[in-house]
Formats: sequence, structure tokens, C-alpha cells
Amino acid sequence: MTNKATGPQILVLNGPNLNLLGTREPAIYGRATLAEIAKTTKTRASQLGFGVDFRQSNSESELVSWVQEARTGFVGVIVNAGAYTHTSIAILDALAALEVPVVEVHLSNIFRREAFRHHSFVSQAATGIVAGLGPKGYELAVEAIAHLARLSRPRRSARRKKTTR
Ligand code: CA2
Repeated sequence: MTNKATGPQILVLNGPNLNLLGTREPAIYGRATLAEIAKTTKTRASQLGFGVDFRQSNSESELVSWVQEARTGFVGVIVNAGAYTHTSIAILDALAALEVPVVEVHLSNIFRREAFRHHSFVSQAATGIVAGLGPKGYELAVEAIAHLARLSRPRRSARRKKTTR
């Protein structure tokens, strides 16, 4: 759960076609590449005392397996499932099995777009959603996970008392 060098770990998952960011559709998704978003996300996490494992896959099954990994070793999950947001009950089921907070991120405001993007299966397992704020949304999601992880963690003094009893 906690890496000694980088602190508690947040898993950030990105779904299909997000590897193409920065190359096409700048009017919708902006000009930042996924590598640039990974960098700003990691920087914000490190400022808050957290580490980030940032991944992208075009495969639904790989995303499901990665969500399952978050059952141990991570204090929260940030997920932009791309188009699987609107189709994948498998990703929803995997997210629903987690005990850690889940924050759903979308670069675009999915509610201002085509009707088929208005429904998200991911939202049903998410503690919160950030949409429409571009790459900044990932940093805001890190702040949300940091807040939620601290809320669910017993205070240091309480933990110390527990172990000495
Ligand atoms: O707004 C988002 O972050 C989305 O999750 C992005 C998905 C879309 O299917 C969701 O409805 C909303 C698509 C990501 C595709 O990204 C591209 C980037 C550049 C060129 C083509 C696709």
C-alpha cells in the first residue's frame, strides 16, 4: 500500500485510444499527450505525499485485471475508461469489488456530447466524477483520492494506541 520512497500509491487507469491524445481531436481532448498528463498527475500526487502508478490499455480484459490489482497495494483508483465507460459491465463489476475510493475522470464533459456518452457504468462504482476539465481533472482526482484516503485512515495516534494495547 505504501512505497517507502513515494508514499501510499494511487492507481490511475486509462482506457482505449487515450494513447492517441495530443495527436488528433484537439478541439475535444486538448493538445496534451498522455505522457504529459502522467507527469502532471505524478507531480501533484507527490506534492500531497502520494505515488502514482499510471497505466493505459486498449484492452478491456487488461483493464479489468488492473482494477483487480487495486484490491491490495493501492489507496485509491482514478479511472478514465474511455469508451468502455459507456459499455463495460466487466469494468464496473471489478470496480465495485474494491474497498478503496474510485474517482472517475473524463477530459471532456460527456454530458455535453452525444447521448450515448451520457450513461456511465463506471459512475455506479465511483465515489466521485470529474468531467470536462481536461488534463486538470486528473490532478483534481488525485486531490480527491488524497482527501478520501486520509479520511478512511485511522490517525497515527489512534494506530499507535491500538498496537500498544
Ligand atoms: O472525455 C473523456 O475522457 C472520454 O473518456 C474519452 C473517450 C470517450 O470515448 C469518452 O466518451 C470520454 C475517448 C478517448 C479517445 O481519445 C482520443 C484522443 C485522440 C484522438 C482520438 C481519440
